[in-house]
Amino acid sequence: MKQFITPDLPYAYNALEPYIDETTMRVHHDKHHTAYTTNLNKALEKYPEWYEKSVEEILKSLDQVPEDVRLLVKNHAGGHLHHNILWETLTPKHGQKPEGELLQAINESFESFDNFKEGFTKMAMSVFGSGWAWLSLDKGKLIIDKTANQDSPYSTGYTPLFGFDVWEHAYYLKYQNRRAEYLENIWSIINWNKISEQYKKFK
Ligand code: MN3
Repeated sequence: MKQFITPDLPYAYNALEPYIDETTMRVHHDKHHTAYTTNLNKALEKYPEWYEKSVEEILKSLDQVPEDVRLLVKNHAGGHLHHNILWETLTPKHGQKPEGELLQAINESFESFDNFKEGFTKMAMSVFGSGWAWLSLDKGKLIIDKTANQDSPYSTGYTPLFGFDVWEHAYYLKYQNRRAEYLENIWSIINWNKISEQYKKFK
């Protein structure tokens, strides 16, 4: 029977230094991400037919998930998928910028890349407690959004392209309460090539 697995990081644990430190990456990937994956599998034990679906499909159809496990599935499917997206859209190749079609779409939705960046950072700063800020597609158009906890943009009909994880576990070891500094640093390690691929696939 297929179950969900935590994929390996696409780079070394220390590859995002100095922006994200090795210890944070080890705890975040090996403990937090793996806990979401394990708990998602556990929640679906009574309903193994759900293992056959993709995690995106599950999050798009939460209302069909059996009620007794729905909340668990929402939290852990979200946690599992969001970290899959996160690792793929960070990169040790510093200083990428969006280009081509994606840059054009950013300019159409937000006027300029700088405006987008400012709006996105503001959105991430405005998350109260744990959650995510997202660049998502809404019927082909780019939007900035946020969700609480591990609630997923997929559950409201959006397709997330990348997100900033503003749970304290993502930054507290290195940045303590300095969320703004963490967010500023993350911009240096965004994998715009990957996001561009995702944009072309889903737009
Ligand atoms: Mn996290």
